[in-house]
Amino acid sequence: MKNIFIFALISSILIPLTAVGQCYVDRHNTSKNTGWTSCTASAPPHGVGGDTYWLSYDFGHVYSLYQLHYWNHNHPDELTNGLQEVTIFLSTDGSQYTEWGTTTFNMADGGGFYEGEDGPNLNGEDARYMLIVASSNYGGSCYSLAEIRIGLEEITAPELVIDAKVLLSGPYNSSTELMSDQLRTKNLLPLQEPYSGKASFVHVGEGGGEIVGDASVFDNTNDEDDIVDWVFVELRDKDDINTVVNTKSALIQRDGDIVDIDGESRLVMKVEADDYYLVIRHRNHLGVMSATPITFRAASSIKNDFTQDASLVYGGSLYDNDGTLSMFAGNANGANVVSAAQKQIRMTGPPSINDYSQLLSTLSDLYVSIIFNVYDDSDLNLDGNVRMTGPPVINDYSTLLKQLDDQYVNIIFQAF
Ligand SMILES: [Ca+2]
Ligand SMILES: [Ca+2]
Ligand SMILES: [Ca+2]
Ligand SMILES: [Ca+2]
Repeated sequence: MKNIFIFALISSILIPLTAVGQCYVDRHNTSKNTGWTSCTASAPPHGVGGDTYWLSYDFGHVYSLYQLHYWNHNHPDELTNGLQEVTIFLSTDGSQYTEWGTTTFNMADGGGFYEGEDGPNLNGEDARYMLIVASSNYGGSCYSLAEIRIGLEEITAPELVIDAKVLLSGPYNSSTELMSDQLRTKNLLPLQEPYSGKASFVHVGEGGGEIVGDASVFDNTNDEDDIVDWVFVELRDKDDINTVVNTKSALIQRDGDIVDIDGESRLVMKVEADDYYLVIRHRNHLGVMSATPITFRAASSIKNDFTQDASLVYGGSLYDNDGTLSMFAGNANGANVVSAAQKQIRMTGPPSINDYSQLLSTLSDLYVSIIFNVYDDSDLNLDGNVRMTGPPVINDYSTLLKQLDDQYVNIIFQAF
């Protein structure tokens, strides 16, 4: 447990009193000026009951609370001012308080070697505010407490496993049932994720700036696991598909597995355990989202496979290649436009929304041009070249037209 010790007392008039320097951290001196004293009852912040004697602590943000250690009032002439029966209330927001329970503080001994006593252990209750309401003291005319310490632990969200499989239509080869990894073999894959800075890819939470140390990460022993490209993974709110809760850049293997930036581990996200829509996006393919929210677990081994069953896909829209489903390729302008065009693949309409126009523009409007060895969003089949000529397997124009069932007037829409 990581303990953060809180020594400061915040009195009912909200004046913090700090403990004076001590040679022995567990000892408390006998001064009446190094603690809290109240001789006038007042209304407690949780709004329950009448005027009383109380102390409120604000830890700054929500922690898990553990062992409480207290030093009762230790001035030898005023030991009876020490708190006796107290009730502890906890709150995460400072307005709604929950009663934790009642405990009894023993009287201090009034000596210079007083080291206080352990109070209750709150066993990981989460709170930002702790309210101590005293219902009795040891007979004195005022209520006093010298010092209190509580073990705090940072709350860390669990790491949920995001296990998913998708295929990218552009590099997918139906005869090998794998995606081509020519960006890797041509040493064109960037070591840093390419999504930061692209207008339609906004990182939220953990995502952004993912980087691999060395290109060897992209090359796995099993060639089916070699890396094809970077993908953009989102978790969206189960009650609002437009609210992105967390993102991460990840890598996609030739067989479609989405993995973390070591090229082989399952992707994890540090978010609150809950149900989320899972979204996989790519810089020049239409994204895919789960049909329903998914319950993710820290030790989940459930593979969310979006390559076989269209009913698992929101809107059902994937490219169907003889029963194998893949994300639609051809979104040449998908990364850098924020209009509806980012969610459409089309060869018609004005240049601002037209993926064919984007492809042609990349070639400086010369359709016979070829750009070799480039990592570019207009490289629709992810072979490292941008070209509109040549046989279909090497021709990005052919890749685009094929997605539209060879009907240039067709438009494919991403459903979310
Ligand atoms: Ca390999
Ligand atoms: Ca794999
Ligand atoms: Ca588009
Ligand atoms: Ca290409």
